[in-house]
Amino acid sequence: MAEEVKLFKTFSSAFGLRVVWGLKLKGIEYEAIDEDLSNKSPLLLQYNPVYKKVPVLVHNGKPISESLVILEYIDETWKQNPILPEDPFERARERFWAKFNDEKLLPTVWAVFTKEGKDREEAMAGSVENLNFVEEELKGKKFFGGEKIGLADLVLGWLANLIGIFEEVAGLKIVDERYPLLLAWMKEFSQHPVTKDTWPPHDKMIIRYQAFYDKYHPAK
Ligand SMILES: N[C@@H](CCC(=O)N[C@@H](CS)C(=O)NCC(=O)O)C(=O)O
Repeated sequence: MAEEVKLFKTFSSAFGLRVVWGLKLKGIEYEAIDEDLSNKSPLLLQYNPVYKKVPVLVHNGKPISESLVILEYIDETWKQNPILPEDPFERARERFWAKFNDEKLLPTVWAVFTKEGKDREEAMAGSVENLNFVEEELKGKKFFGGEKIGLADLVLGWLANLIGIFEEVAGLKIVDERYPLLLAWMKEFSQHPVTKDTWPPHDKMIIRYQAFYDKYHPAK
């Protein structure tokens, strides 16, 4: 039976993009369904009734939600080009950085983008601390897992495009020359064959994130 793979996502979602990269790394063909999150489709609500969020991967009719769970499913289902290494310690490290991204790094950078005044200053301090951890982790490495991209790269990959969008829309600098290894990784990752044709159009991203920015910073 031919495999049926569908991915519910949005063009601008960092969580959706990591799954796009996971599928690309494995060479899996799929149908992309772009959701309008202001008017979620009945299918999205049916497939992800708990969180009602994208991404959702539907493999031969079976829905899988939550991007980290989806990436592990992809890795276990299609064995070629592993996302996670064999060694348990190295697997744990990859998962650690993925969790760190979702629980600490991404929320602090998002807070820098969405907050104002003292709250933004606090978020900025948190994001500097978290970015320093990333910089330290990249010492002596091309990618988080070494020579090849793996789970941590896919999960932190949003930094390679969204940081620039946040900086442009908010008119501030988040990743600068204090993070030379991170800047080099961002360049390497954004030009990698797995990612280079997948980046959302810059002008559409600016419009989308300007709308978020305006929502969080209404004119007074
Ligand atoms: N933990 C989830 C987060 C996914 C997520 O936040 N998706 C957002 C788009 S970036 C969404 O669908 N939001 C819709 C909503 O909150 O109603 C994952 O890793 O998949």
